[in-house]
Amino acid sequence: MDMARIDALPGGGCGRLALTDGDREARDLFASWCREAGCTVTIDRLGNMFAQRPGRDNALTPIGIGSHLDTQPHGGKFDGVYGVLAGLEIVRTLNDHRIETDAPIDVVNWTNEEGARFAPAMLCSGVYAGLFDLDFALSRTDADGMQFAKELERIGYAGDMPCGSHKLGAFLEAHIEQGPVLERHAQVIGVVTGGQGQRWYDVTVSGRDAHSGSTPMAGRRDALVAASRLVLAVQDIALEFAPDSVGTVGEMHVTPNSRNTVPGEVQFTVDFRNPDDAVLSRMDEALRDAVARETAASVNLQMIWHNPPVRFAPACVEAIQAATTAYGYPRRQMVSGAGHDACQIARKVPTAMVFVPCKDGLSHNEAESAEQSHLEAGCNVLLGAALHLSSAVGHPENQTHDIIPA
Ligand code: HGY
Ligand code: MN
Ligand code: MN
Repeated sequence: MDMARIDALPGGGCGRLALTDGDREARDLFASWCREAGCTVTIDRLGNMFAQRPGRDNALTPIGIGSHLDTQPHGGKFDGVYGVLAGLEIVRTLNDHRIETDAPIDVVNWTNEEGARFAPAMLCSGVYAGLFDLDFALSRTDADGMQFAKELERIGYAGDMPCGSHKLGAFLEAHIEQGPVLERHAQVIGVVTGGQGQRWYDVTVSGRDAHSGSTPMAGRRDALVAASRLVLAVQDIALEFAPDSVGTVGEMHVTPNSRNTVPGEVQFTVDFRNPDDAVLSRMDEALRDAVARETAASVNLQMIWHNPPVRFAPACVEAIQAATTAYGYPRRQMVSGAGHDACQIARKVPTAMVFVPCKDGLSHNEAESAEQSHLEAGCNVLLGAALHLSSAVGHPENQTHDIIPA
């Protein structure tokens, strides 16, 4: 709740975009909490933060536990933030119980997960995992032309450590589900086995500015009318490839955006997702066909990101499953509809996620909320899995049984 006060919105949410002053304030607060808990904080070239709690053997690669602190423009209090602070809560609990893990524990904050300001999403966990190169990330610009590299310098979080050089032995992420499944089935824990595939596009529709009063309808080259047909095509394609496909046009800029000028240019975004990459390819073809049918304006379609579906490491999924069973939480296995840093990290490091329900399945909305007992359950499962993976379990002197039922 203290973190939620930074860039708090009137409707109860958080609008804390990446590399803004609010992001810097959130990072500073997070780092101060981690240092209070005895962690050493290191920052890599893209501002990814690693707060390390020493283990018995610091030569062992740390177990990473984290998520992201940046939010959507009308975001909630829990998306991303829960996963970062769950990692901190685990460090505090280990401290309280004087438990020493074999491997160190790293609480991680990944830069620019949302992609709302600098596309694509999961950008810096993507560079860490070798999916994007450093210069691609540093050169990203936002809608106002501000450059990623300069904004990162400005907030003081351009570290020296090369991105990807800080090794992790495994990575775990707790997150609200951001969908209705757990709540609908009265389950507390989602044992996440992977993430669905995504394709992101930038579309530019070019027509011709004209006077709205004196220009006959025939012969107009109205870019917004053409763009509107394509928005409906995105909707129709997602419905055509039901039940697992989703398609969204979330961002649109109309130029000149004047009520008495026929719009000459429209730029908009497309977000397609499906657990099956082959279906994503057919959705791509269907979108290109819809573009080819547009004659009233010229359309430039650029696919800016293709993120294939990802499966999490069975050993990590099993650690989450075993901890869930130890606590007896009602749970289900599921594939994540939303993208997460874990979906990127999984391509380089053994990774898994744990979901907890959120009210009405709502997220990327100020009304986003979660029950404390569910958030606690997610932390308990994460703790159990982290102890297992950091091979602390089985050291009787650790007294782990008093936080993990036998
Ligand atoms: O796009 C996503 O799924 C995530 O919220 N960045
Ligand atoms: Mn998130
Ligand atoms: Mn999000």
